[in-house]
Amino acid sequence: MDHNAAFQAYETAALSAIAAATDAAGLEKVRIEFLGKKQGQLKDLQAVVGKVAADQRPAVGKLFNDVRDKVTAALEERQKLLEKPKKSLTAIDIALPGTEFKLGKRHPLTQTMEDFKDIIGRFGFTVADGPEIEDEYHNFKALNIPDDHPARDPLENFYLSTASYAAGQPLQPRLLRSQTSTVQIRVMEQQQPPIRIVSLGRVYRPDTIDATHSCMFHQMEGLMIGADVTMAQLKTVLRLFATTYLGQDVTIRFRPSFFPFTEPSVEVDMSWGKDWLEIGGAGMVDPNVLKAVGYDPEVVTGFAFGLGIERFCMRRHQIKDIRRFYENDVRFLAQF
Ligand code: FA5
Repeated sequence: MDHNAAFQAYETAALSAIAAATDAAGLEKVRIEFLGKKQGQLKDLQAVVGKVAADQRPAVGKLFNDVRDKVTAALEERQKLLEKPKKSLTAIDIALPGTEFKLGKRHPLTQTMEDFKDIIGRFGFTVADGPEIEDEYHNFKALNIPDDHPARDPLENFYLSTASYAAGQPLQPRLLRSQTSTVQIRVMEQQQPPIRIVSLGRVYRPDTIDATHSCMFHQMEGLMIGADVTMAQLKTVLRLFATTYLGQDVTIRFRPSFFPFTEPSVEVDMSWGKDWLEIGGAGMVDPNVLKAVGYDPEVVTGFAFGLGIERFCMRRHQIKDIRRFYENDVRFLAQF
């Protein structure tokens, strides 16, 4: 075998043996076999160099050194690799520079809803949930909204093309709920008084979109039913809630209004600079609603409210246009 073929065979065998070693002891055997000074393959290779003609010896000697250095480097590399797991388990290098993580943020509306639950929870309200796809019974009829009421107009709602097959009920159209008041009914169907719940979530209306209106937005519904629930309590809860979330400088105003499911009804406004912005509707639960769920209006009374979550968040953070919430612009969202 000429010296080139011998070098090549040595290198190939050594590198594959190094790569195949799976622990330090195995690698040490490989080292003795291929790099040991007293015996082994390196010694044989040295003998090959000794046999070449004297004038070729410097060049072949250099080749020999290159091959040996390459194999030595590969072995050291493998040694480091095999040692690594042990090291990282036992030692953390606290002198290494820290890594900068860019943490994501929760959407401002999600943050607002968490704050809402926290604040209203302090008044003893627990959180209830309801479906976003509703039937006409829960969105309208049980809420004392009769068949011919303009709020039921197909142009005012997102009706679905499939009907609902709720057990024991006639086939009825379904729609994306237009208000969270539907959850009042669902909770009262399931529970007996006293009741003190809120429900937060999306509602859908084909409203014309502008700075304060969206076709999808969020509401927080509140419902309190008991033996002696009064309008004064409703006003106190809403005032305390609004000032806790928005600060003491906000003024809350109640205007007489009408909702089919409350009597009397009010519209609630908040001050914003020199202006007023409507934040919700509220009132004493109408006796017809209590009857629809099987309660006796002579025995229990209650109040209900529905607040627009976006508008609270807008005032708190001085956001002038509701559309910013839905554009998914990270530069906007990262500020909260
Ligand atoms: C209602 O939805 C009633 N369900 C509220 C209610 C509940 C009354 C319980 C009585 C008892 P209204 O349509 O006014 O009411 O909507 C309530 C609030 O939702 C508004 O004051 C406003 O803050 C918000 N809102 C209404 N429409 C939009 C919209 N298109 N975009 C953003 N927010 C809206």
